[in-house]
Amino acid sequence: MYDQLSLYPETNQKRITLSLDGMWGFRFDPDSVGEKENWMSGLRSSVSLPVPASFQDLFTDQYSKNYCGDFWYEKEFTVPDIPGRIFLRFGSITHRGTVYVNGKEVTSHEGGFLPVICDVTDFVRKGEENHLAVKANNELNESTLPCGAVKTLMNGTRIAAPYFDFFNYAGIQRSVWLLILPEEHIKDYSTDISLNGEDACVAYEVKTGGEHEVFVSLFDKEGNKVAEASGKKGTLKVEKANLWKVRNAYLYKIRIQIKDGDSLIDEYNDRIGIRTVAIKGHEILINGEPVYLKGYGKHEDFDIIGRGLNYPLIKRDFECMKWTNANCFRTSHYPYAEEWYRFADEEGFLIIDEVPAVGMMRSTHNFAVAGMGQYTYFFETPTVPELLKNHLAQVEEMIERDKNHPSVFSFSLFNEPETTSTYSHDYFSKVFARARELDPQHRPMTGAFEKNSAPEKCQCYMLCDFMCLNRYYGWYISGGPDIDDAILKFHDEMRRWKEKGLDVPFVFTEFGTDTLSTEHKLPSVMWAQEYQCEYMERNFEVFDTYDFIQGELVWNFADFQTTEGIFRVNGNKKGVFTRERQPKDAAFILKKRWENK
Ligand code: GCB
Repeated sequence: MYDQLSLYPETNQKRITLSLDGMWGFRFDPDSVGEKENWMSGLRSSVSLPVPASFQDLFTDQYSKNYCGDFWYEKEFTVPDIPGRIFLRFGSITHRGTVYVNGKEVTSHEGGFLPVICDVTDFVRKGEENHLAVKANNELNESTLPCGAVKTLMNGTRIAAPYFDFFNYAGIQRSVWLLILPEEHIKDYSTDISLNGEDACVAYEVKTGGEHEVFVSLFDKEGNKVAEASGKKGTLKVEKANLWKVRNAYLYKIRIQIKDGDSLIDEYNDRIGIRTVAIKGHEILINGEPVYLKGYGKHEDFDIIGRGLNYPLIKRDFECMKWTNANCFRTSHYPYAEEWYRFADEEGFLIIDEVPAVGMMRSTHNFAVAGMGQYTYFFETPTVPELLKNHLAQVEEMIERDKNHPSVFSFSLFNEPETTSTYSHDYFSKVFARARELDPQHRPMTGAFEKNSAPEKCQCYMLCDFMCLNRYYGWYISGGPDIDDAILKFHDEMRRWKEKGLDVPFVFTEFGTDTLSTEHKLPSVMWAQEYQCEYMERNFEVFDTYDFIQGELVWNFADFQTTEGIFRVNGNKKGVFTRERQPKDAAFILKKRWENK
């Protein structure tokens, strides 16, 4: 866990943020000789590569695309000769990285989807050029998040064997910044919101590196100050609050200052939304009003850039989601770049924010094996203590990073693990307990269950505040001409859940069919567009039968890249949009249904 410095970078009268995005030097290190040969001081022979981007699809050869092991980045940067503490902030380094400044190790970080932040004040030379090197690594094993393995080909080449269904993109995939902050600075803040009739209370807590006084104020859209308070802990009282509503967002500006008398020491500005989240019976309530979730499971995935941050792509994805009348998405299967959440805050989208706990089942084809009732043990192996340590760390970092976003209404703590053993219950009890302790807004906690987590067998559903089911009746189960059977089986499962009398909302966090945008056929066949449409309609029949079903997030928003194999045609084609973000026929069905839902 970092020293509470996960605040999104801002430049203001007291803070400077310099982007280090651009072309960096890059070099593979298949024999892990970099440290011995002092690459931290200079890579010597390197190629130029863009940051942010995954490295895999930038090259034209198989070796680079499937490279698995250590790889290095480097960049020269100049630090302005002005007072202040200097930090480096990587949006992420996937899946792990060690940062060196002027040849010296500064920090190491495990996990590829959350920020890496380090104080480099004592490592840099102000007013001069400095050398930054990152040794990264993209190997997977059973104690990393996500889980997987490395397989060695007969010729000695090592490649990733993910236990999950997305390509193992890696690199410096998000923006990198140099931050210059005052010596005594704001490190973090959190809020907890309650409503009282038309008024709201925003209880806040600010962490700083000193003892000078803290002042907090809140401004409306027009820039009028609507509340203020002082102290590291306090309450902002907002009369006649404008609420952040689903697909109708209102954002206030929160300004935090540290002052010494009249002189300003540090300032940080952010945008927050006033809204509450609750689960009551089988309803999800935002500001006390029930909401039905409509939308998608997504991926950060696009041609050439892989999982690299790309603003136009974010914009286009939101436009496409809005066009289908969606109101929600799940950051399957890892926390996305922070820019996604900032956009969702603005657009009034709800987010189920997911930790990269995916692949916790010993199978490289979860999607095929999972539903067959086979026991895919996982939580009784010797790797578990290390896995749990990583899982808890990433839950902590995710909540720390995302806790103030109004869009984030829930945290998902796993995707489709083995959940039928007592081992899994023990394991996840710890993860849920820690998450609940950490979230200042006490959001509902959940996780996404695959079909093997059946009502009679699942040992983890009771940990969740609402249930998220990934179900493929009509695709992996009884597809094509058997779809009538699929629907009967689906009803049967829902009846069995109903009999448990859980009285919590159920949300389908996955359902969908692989569909090639080139295929059309009447009567429909699997993989044709007509089948995707029929499958949707048939699944909706089931959803609309049960009042405890409170949401439908289609798998997937867009086609995306996966590991190659006989189940995948140049990637997973369950997108409602193509990888180029153009609609398949099913998009029109969703648009129509969600207009009135
Ligand atoms: C799942 C997984 C998701 C896969 C999907 C599929 O259950 O959660 O990662 O991509 O199925 O398409 O098989």
